[in-house]
Amino acid sequence: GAADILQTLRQKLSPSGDVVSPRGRALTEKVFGKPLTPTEVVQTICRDVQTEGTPALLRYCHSLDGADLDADGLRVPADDLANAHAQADPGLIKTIGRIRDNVVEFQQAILHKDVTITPKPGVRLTQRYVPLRRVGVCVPGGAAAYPSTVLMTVVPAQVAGVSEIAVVAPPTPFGAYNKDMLATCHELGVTEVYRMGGAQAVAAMAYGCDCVPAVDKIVGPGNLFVALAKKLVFGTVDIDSFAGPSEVIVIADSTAKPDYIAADLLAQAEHSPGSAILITWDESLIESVDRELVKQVALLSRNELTVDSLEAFGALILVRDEQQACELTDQFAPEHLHIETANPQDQIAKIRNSGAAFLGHHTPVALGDYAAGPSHVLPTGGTCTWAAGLSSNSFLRSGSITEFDEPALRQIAPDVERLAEKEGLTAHARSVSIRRQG
Ligand code: HSO
Ligand code: ZN
Repeated sequence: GAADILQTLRQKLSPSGDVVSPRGRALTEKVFGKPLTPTEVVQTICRDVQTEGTPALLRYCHSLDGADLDADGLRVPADDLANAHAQADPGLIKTIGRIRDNVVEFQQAILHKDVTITPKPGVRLTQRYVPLRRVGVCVPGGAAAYPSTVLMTVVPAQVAGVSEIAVVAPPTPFGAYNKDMLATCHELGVTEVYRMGGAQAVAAMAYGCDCVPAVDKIVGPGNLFVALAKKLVFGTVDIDSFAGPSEVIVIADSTAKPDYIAADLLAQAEHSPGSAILITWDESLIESVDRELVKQVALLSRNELTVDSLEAFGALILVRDEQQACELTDQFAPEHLHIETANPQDQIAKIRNSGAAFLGHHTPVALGDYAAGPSHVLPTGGTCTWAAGLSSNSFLRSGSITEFDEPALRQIAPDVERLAEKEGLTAHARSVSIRRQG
């Protein structure tokens, strides 16, 4: 049934540190002299970078990413950033500027503001929000270049007031050597960009080394090794959510157009790995969308990868009714949810779990990926039941401020003293009673 299909997909999509691809196995055998699981690989890399610093970092950049860099070569020179910007398509620079404005407007509006209450006379209680000082942003560079990820991570951090932002991208043509990515960094005022990726980049930013000062938080997507490394350094630094393959559930009714739905599913599968699932109670849609998928996939630039992804992680699911569609979606807890129905508000009201939701026939997920305002860095793998997408608030930490005057202290003192005595902590009790002796 529908529930079983979704459960199987959820298992396939949840990132596991113990599954090794044949290519991964060959590389680890070469670099480490024995077959290691990705978890073991990441443990080894992080330990080496933490204890040896820069030499270990350079060694892994070489052995894993094939980059022949010395310590100076790790950082992208300011000239390279300026040149990439100067030579970029002027239209791209304008687009980045407009998108930045959209992101700033939304991220500023949702930014937590300090809250102060006076619950009783003489008592003032504040929750204040302080931006993190320094953050590291991972930008992927394996299968495609992602200037959009620079926008969707850096701009929320800037809105929060983070003063230092370091961007790392692997030393690849789609990563740190990608002109559009570098031009985007320059346009956003990012001056600290490093040619390093994988677990070694995460470890360098978490523990710090001669070339890269330590950060307070590491955000942004990456492959399994980046994700596992972030998990491992959490506690030394903060991280955003644990990112696996991108996912979408499309909920559609008979008002949806099969060609639009197919285009939306293909856009997600194109990430490869990307999971694209249609849930509908309209039987005819299953067939018409299937036909459209076959027709449209032939037109795509990444056609083979997209087909692979659809076959591995795609599904067209027929359910009984709207209610069942909502229940199954809620259980699956998709990263992206796109509701293409006559009244999407009806369904979204019944679904708690999605990283980001897109409503209606005119709101493809790509709007959120590239331009709307909320960040496209979102919790995957079902983690949106407890994790939130990245936002300006991800770059703040809160702290409380408490202030009592003498009468207010006098009033609350008996309760503090009683509880302190119950805990056997008489020094606590005395620090209060001593103040109301007079
Ligand atoms: N859908 C991806 C973001 C992205 N799409 C970047 C295109 N470029 C994860 O939300
Ligand atoms: Zn996308």
